Amino acid sequence: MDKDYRPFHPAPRKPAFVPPAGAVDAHCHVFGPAARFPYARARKYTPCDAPARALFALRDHLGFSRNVIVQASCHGEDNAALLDALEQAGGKARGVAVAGAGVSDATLAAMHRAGVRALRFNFVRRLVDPAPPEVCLALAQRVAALGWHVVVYFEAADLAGLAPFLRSLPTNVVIDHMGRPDVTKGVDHPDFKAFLALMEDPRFYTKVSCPERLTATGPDYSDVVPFARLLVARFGGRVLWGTDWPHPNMKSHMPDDGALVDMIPRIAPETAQQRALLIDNPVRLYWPEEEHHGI
Ligand code: 0GY
Repeated sequence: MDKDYRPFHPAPRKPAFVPPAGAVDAHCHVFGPAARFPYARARKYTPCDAPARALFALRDHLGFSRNVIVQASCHGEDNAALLDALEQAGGKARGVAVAGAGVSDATLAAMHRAGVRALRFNFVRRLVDPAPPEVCLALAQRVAALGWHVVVYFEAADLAGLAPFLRSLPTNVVIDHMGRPDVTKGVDHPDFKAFLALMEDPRFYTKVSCPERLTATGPDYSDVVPFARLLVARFGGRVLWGTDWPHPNMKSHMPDDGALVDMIPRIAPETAQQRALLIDNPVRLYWPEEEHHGI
């Protein structure tokens, strides 16, 4: 497959917003390097190599303390690059893996020891051929026993069809990128209201992330702010934030990660909201042992 990526921003600015100590970037990826961790044969795009050391340098530059590294479709069900990054992170990262029905209990247990705390189900058809919901449900039941949750990625148009499955899941459920609203329709559109209705269930979380993918007007992403701000205001105990570095499969432009961090006070203006978004909520899902010990 030809290379079809844009490289990540070479020199993101230092953000003006200073994240609180312990802040978590709860949606980012590692890719390759392809020579060591080849991309999946069935992938729909080829990303730029984005190794763990580059992610950790960005983490430090942006003022974050930890990462949640999410397995993306271009690595398929081969979580080797993710597991290698978790090992290199020395406890400063946790993972979200992708697995199929054939995954063994021993593999799941090994992933748990490495720091994986969730499985991701991707229903975005331009990225994957989605697994049937019943296969996902059976997997969710297995990882529930490990204390994991489920991360789901879907397009807004697919929410109505997926909602019964999502509500049937036995774990907490984290929805990527606000359920990908069409921001040109506005927050009062029935589509976004349906997403808000789903979020009323206290098991559901969402990432107020990816303005660069959702915007219709481009940087500074003002058209995305009302969606994220409303979610933070209404569901402040169940929102997460992430850079989405290195922004795989972005066609329009490559964002400056420092500018993305500077969106945080626009969507979470209060200090207490910022602490919940960046620390309390991700810690509850990914470092629950800290919450229990009151660290
Ligand atoms: C993201 C978004 C995208 C890609 C993936 O698994 C993936 O390949 O999630 C996308 O193309 O919208 O979260 O990285």
